[in-house]
Parts: sequence; structure tokens; C-alpha cells
Amino acid sequence: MNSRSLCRLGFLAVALSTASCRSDKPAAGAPDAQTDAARTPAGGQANVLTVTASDYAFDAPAEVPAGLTTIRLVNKGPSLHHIQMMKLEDGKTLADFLGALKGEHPPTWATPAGGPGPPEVGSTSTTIEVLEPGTYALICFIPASDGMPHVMKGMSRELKVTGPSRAAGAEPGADIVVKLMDYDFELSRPLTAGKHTIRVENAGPQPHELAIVRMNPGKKPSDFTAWGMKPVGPPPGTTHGGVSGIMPGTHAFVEVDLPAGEYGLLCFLPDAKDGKPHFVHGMQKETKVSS
Ligand SMILES: [Cu+2]
Repeated sequence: MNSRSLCRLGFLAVALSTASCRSDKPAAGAPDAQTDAARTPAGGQANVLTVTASDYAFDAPAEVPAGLTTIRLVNKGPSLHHIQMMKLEDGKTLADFLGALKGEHPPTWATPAGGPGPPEVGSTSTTIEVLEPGTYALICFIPASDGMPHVMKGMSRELKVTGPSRAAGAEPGADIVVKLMDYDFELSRPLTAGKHTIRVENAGPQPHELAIVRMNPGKKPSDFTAWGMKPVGPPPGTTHGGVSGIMPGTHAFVEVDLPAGEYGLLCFLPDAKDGKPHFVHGMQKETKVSS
């Protein structure tokens, strides 16, 4: 395999874009109210999964119990990292997933299942989501300065989520809802500085992510997406987490503590039709976080 040909785009396209073609998943916009209701007896506590990222490895427990889970990503650096959780079909392993990424055909048996977006080096980003029992691959698709995704440099880890599928604690109350659509981010109200719990819903027909980036003075979201495809030199902004790719009809929560400023809401996932990253189609929204 020519590893240099594996840009993040092509890689993600292999890993993620076909997921939207699967027929055994809820249709776009399918309500998940029933399952939520079934999962929300009062007073439960979320499990906590803490993952430490460094160049180029994840340190994490081998297994966690199923249910509502707070996932914390601690970035020891020196590079930016995120976690894209991929849920693997029964019987498939991380080794199978890594092998499939090297092949011609995308693994149709792996589906994006969220995970924390990139925190700054030295910081932590947090998502809260329900983990169903099964085998997951934790992957960092962010490219190094040579263009190679970190997963190719060893940034992957297998996680077993042990059953049974449990009644989770009550989901967190969110003060803002961000809907992911083809191709936009729709906010229920403007973001303000400080702490928020954001409910991120994928209301589109294909997988999307939300990456939250505070732009340096004079920089635009497009400056950051250009840098993000091949990160050479200092980034034109600072990262504040988000939610990695989630399936249509699903949701996850993000905990943030945002300084005021000009922000970009970004999605780097490849389009199901043309393979181009979603920011090219408009998912690089400029938004102000007022103090
Ligand atoms: Cu990484």
C-alpha cells in the first residue's frame, strides 16, 4: 500500500461514507424518543471512560459497561487528536477494521458512533452518549503534517462495551441544540461564552460531525479547514472539542466551556456522493460567541 495516498479524505471516505447506505439503521430523522424513554429511569449515573491521547497512541481501558457514558479525551499532545468511535459488527475486530482500511472496498460493517472532538493540547474534551454493547474501534483520523492520518501511525484502540444493554441514567439537560444537516449547522439559539451542554442531533441523511474551533483574529473557518487537511505550521485557531461522526437519527451531548470570540463550526466528513469533505459543501459555519 502506498501510505502517502491515504489522505484523511480518502481514508474517511472509506471508513465513513458508506455507512449512510446501510439499510439496517434508523432512517434519517427517525425519532428516538421511545428508546430514550426506555433508558431514562431517574437518578442513574453515567459511566466514565477516560482516554489519553499522545503522538501517536490512545491509552484507554479495554472495556466499559454499556449505557450512558461520559467520554473524556485528555490530549497530552504535541499534536491535535480526536476520537472517532466506530462500532463494529459482531465478530469484527480492530485488526479487521485496520485491514479493511487498507483495501479497495470500504468496511460496510463499521458505523461511526461519535466520540470527543479535538481539545487543545493539554486540555480535555467531553462527550456524553449512550454506548450499546459490542466491539468498538477508537480511531484518530486527524492527519499529521505529512498528510498521513494518525491512525496509520498507530492511533487506534479496541474497546469492548460489555452488555447487557442497560437502562442508562437520565440524559443530561442541554441548554442548546445543534442540528447537523446536509449541509449546515442549525443552532437553537446563539452560543454565549461559558459552560454549556450542547445536544448534537444528526438530522441529515448521512453521518456528520461537529468540531468547534475558535478562530485567531482575522482568520476564517475556511483558513482552519484548509490547515486541517494538511496541518503544517501553527493552526489558525484553537479547538474546543465537539462530537465526531454520528449516524443519521442519533444524538450525543458535548460539554464545553467557551471563551468569547469568533468561531467556526466544522465538519470534515466525506460526502456520500462526491467524497468531498462536508465543509466544502457549506459545513464551515462562522458564528460569534458573545460574552
Ligand atoms: Cu491523532
